[in-house]
Amino acid sequence: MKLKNVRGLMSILVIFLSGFVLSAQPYSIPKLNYSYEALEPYIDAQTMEIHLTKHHQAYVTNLNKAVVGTKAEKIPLEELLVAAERRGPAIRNNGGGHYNHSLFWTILSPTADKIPKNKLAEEIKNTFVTVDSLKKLLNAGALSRFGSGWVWLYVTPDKKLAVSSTPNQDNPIMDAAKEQRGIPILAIDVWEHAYYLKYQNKRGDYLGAIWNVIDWNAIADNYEKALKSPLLKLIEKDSWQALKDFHSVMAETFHPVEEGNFKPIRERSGEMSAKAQLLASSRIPTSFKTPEISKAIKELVDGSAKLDKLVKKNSKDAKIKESITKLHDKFHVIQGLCSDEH
Ligand code: MN3
Repeated sequence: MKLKNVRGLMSILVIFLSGFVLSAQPYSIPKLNYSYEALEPYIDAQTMEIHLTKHHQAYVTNLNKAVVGTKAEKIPLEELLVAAERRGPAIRNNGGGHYNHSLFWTILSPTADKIPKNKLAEEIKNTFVTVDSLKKLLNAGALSRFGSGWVWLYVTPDKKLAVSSTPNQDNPIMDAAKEQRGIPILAIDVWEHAYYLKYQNKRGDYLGAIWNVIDWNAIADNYEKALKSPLLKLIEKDSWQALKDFHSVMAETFHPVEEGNFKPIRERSGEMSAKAQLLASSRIPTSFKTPEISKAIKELVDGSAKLDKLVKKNSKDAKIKESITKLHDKFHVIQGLCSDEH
């Protein structure tokens, strides 16, 4: 083959491989529905461009770095965020950064609908009385957020509206959230990078201006989607602390038993029985209040007391294994299938 042809072939190969490498990155910044200058004079073009192509891009780049080649690559971003704190700072900060900004761009518009309508309008009235009082609440949360963070309007698992503010790139989906959790439908970025070029240190001026480009039509869409989203139930389950506490004892004793290690369960059978009782007396989340789950919880209490007795009587491994296997099956009636965190 002539040298020229080899070169030609090589460059085709390089183009092909770089295409492959690029497409292997699961996350990318979105294309905006409006130009950088479209939100002037409320948000300036330079801020928009830097915010998207530098700040948001950095979260995307680092999120890709954190997930590519790991199990997390195949898990939807929202599910990663439910366990953000447990998954560590790379997912929490960059996954949050990507999710939060992606939401933020969609609720801004040069032709923003200034008044909520229909079902969302009704729910705002029920919860906050007026749109103005909701805006005041959001602005107060944004102003009192020390340092960097976000303020949110979101839907809780019992399908109510709530307002909160979170630090850094946290959001209400996350296990890290201090208040009741849920799915955000309105996001306001109060990092200085969102306003400093135009407003410098005057966060209040930025918050006054941004309502001119916040689109209630887009928020209403988010609201409808959130109400129907399976993510609400996932958040609700993850917020059920007594279930999580029982889960961790179960995971840390049952899986060793499967591998022939009976030490953890022999040491912790009493703790497991106590955690089952705490689970039974905990507030069961609304969407888990079914006869099947109530029955399963009762059986967990009885089963783990029995298992504890077997351990105290120093029963044989085979008996212990039979007992904890049954208990583990019962547990999954409530918990659902094993996840990779298990
Ligand atoms: Mn930002």
